[in-house]
Amino acid sequence: MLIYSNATNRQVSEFAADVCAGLTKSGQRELPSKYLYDGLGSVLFEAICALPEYGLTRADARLLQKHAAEIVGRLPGTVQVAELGSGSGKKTRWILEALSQRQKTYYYPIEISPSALAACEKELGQIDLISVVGYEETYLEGLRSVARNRNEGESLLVLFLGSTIGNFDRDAAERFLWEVRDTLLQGDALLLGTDLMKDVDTQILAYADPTGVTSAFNLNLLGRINRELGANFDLSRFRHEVLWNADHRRIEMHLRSLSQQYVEIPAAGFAIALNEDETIWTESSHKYYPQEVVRMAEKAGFHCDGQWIDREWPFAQNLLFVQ
Ligand code: AVJ
Repeated sequence: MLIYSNATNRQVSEFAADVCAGLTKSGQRELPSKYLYDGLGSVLFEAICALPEYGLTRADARLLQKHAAEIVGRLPGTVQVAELGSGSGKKTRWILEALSQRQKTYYYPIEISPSALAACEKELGQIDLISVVGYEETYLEGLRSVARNRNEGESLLVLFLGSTIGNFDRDAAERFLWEVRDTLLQGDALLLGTDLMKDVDTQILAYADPTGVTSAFNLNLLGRINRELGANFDLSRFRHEVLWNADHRRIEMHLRSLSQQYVEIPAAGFAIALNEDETIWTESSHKYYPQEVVRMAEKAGFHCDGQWIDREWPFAQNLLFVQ
């Protein structure tokens, strides 16, 4: 697979700067959830997707498998596919196979994790009539590169699956959709996967699995800071915690400090003193009502052409066209 990469030392210093900003913040400390996905984190996330308690990925995949033909049938002309955060690429197969029935298709996974890009190539590189060209860039940078290189008369289908949008606060999600919209042209489409509201116990259990995989996924963020920034977090002195924030309708993951402790992060040039019981907030996963997604898309300059909902695990695929 061809990979366009911008990866440099810049990424190490960006990581260090983000870790420093989040951990030295006054009030609630936090770490950006995008850093959960290093090599080990990506493997742990794949394991999460296999947990009986985490129905999200299976619902996402079921909808794509069931409705791929109808979804691609609504796209006019020759279509190229870009995916934001391709992950392993397993779910994308259904869309690419449906498209390859009618045309040769270019597929551009955009992904800052090189290991995820490689997994994606392995999964999807062998399909006839599909060419994979990976972009090791941030979502918007990658999308701008793809949009810049497109041929005249071709339209773009952007995939943003798995409810990754849920990691953004609601305002930021709308702004992000707006920025995606801004890279696109009339006739282009965005297929957006969104996890829907369901009963609170089911939602909490999906992130507080009794097997402990999500706990390992969360703690690995501290392990990554140890490995990449030379820090000395003692992972046994933190506990994975999950809460439902009803005001914001989101799951929050935190790491709770089990004692008063002092941690040094040399490559980022700072140290912190954590109190017993203090938490570091590592991720939000917002949950949506179906109509809320339609409204958010409209405010961001899209119109919703179709919404497919899984009954077993409430989750929606939303096909959005540029207004
Ligand atoms: C991949 C961001 C959608 O928020 O549900 C899974 C990540 N975190 N378990 C989610 C995740 C903990 C997941 N997303």
